[in-house]
Amino acid sequence: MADTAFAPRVFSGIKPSGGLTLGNYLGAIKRWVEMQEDPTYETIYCVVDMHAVTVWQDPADLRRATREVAASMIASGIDPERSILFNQARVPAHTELGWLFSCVARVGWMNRMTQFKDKAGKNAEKVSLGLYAYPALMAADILLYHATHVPVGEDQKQHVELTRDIAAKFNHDYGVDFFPITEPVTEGPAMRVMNLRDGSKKMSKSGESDMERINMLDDADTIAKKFKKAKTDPEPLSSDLAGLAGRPEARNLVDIYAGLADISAEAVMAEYGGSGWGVFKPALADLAVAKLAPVSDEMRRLLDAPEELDAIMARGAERADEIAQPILARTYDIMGFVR
Ligand code: AQP
Repeated sequence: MADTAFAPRVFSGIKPSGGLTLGNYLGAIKRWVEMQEDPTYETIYCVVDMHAVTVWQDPADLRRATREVAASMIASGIDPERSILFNQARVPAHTELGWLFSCVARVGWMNRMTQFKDKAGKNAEKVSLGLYAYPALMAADILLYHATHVPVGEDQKQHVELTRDIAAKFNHDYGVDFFPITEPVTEGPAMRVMNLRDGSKKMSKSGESDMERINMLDDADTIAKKFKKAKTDPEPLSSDLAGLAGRPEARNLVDIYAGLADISAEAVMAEYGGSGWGVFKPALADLAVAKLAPVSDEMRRLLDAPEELDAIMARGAERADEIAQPILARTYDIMGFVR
């Protein structure tokens, strides 16, 4: 359990390494909105641009994606009055604490990070040092606010474990009880959305082909086309969920329907079990369009006024910095820095 001396505070972030996908929406933002609605928590949500540059980003693309991600969050229900919403580069305390934590974390811990192995692949010698070290910056993002809860997808759970290890080692080495032992929150409405062309891979914003993902800004025709072309097998939907075992692409489409409709996968099968793809895929496309159109309309409105979006993020950064500065100052003090 998180230390009860720490007030319940949520931190989570999304990288602006491209525009958001249905995966980010169903896997992360939907739950963030729920946590914002829960009066137990103070919620802080960040566009983690410093993480995006761990791989090459064209400057114009980074600028556009930073605003697009902020717009997606707001259009999906993150209220910048109730939650603190900002981009990481506006609060330099993240990188300051990130450096201190890269001196606390051990190389052996980093070597165990499976996401690094997945992302670096056979190219480990050629990727940036930042990609290797980024879990220490992620620990700083979280602990800079003494966040007690971090809603993340399963793929990020290992990084929250590392955050706990860093907090525990810092507390132990300096004989303090200063950083909370943060809880990953993986239960709830969130789900893992898989790639439309390969059901063994997750849907990613930076995946190779645009046909493998639904982008939040896709129009109705594009959404219909992508679902129509989504990989499936020739069999129709089975009569029940158990019949979808070993059919990851079919299961993924059923799960996406369930996530969008806010019902269980069993309920989807009760309605569509035995249907052919010619029936199910158009129904899924219609549902996705109905759910995403109001969000993308609002996103377009926000993106037409970038100065308003920037002002929202600047105000959020001020509020974030107010919480961060005393925690950073105390960290420096505990470590013995003369400042
Ligand atoms: N396909 C997914 N299904 C469910 N959840 C997902 N998330 C991302 N993809 C899926 C969740 O979204 C949050 C923010 O993720 P991120 O953008 O910071 O990093 P990521 O997980 O690396 O996302 P991408 O889209 O795969 O980005 P790229 O392609 O740039 O690496 C996290 O909570 C994540 O679990």
